[in-house]
Amino acid sequence: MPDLLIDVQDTIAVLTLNRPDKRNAMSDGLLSEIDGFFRTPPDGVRAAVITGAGGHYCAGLDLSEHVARDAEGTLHHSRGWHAVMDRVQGSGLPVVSALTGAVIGGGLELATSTHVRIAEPDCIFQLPEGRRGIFVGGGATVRVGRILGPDRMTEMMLTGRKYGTDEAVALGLAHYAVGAGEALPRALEVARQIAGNAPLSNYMMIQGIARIADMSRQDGLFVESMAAALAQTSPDAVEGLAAFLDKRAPRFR
Ligand code: 1HE
Repeated sequence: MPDLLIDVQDTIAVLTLNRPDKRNAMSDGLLSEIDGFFRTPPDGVRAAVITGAGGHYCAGLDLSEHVARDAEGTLHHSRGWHAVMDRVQGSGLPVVSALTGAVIGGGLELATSTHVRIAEPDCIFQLPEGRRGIFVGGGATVRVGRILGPDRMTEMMLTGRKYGTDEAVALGLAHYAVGAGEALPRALEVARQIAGNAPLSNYMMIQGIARIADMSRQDGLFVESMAAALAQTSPDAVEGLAAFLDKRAPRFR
């Protein structure tokens, strides 16, 4: 069986991390399969869902591969993770994570590269790198650090504490808490709803908001106006506004 299962259900691609015996620990092979999908998503796919087989989302970096790397190899490996996580976040496809069990280390880095996170009650959100004598390398200082703030992330790493689902939602690590067995169906529902938005609006949300967060206030406001100028003069904007006034559902491209 491949390490990444890809199931395209009309406009939605469901990606299942499929190393259940290793709690879906991220091997180089699995990372490169995720990269491959987001480099060239299949035609017609408008949103993706990422989930894990066997009751866990992802137990982080495959530690059995990590021990074999030297400093230079680890540097390049970390930069490789950054490239893949950036691609997950910025391919243009909205990505929804269906979270169960371990959302640990690199698993949390993957989850926070996705745009919507839906968590079942058994989730464990943890950055245990400090307990393993290592450091995060897949983007957590930027993504998790910006969600939690540097103070909370430092404490999370120093103590290796585990956050449960309700705490994770309160902190912003996840967006929805659902019941056992409900994350994937809810993720599909949310992905379908997002896929029904105008593609250019989705693109601007994914590309624009995270970038603007890195800009000065004045640059951010200018880029917002540019994004608005593109989105609001698109054919889908004409359709979206007409549909609202006609009291009907819009039919976007
Ligand atoms: C693994 C990994 C892994 C499990 N790499 N093999 N991540 C961690 O430090 C998390 C490590 N894992 C755990 O804390 C636990 O495995 C879990 C809480 C996720 C699940 O516990 P449990 O009791 O269900 O399973 P288990 O018996 O601990 O693990 C089952 C098998 O999966 C076992 O292998 P086996 O050959 O003995 O059956 C484990 O060794 C294996 N396994 N997790 C390799 N991560 C870009 S930098 C990011 C840096 C990081 O991500 S550091 C955090 C790494």
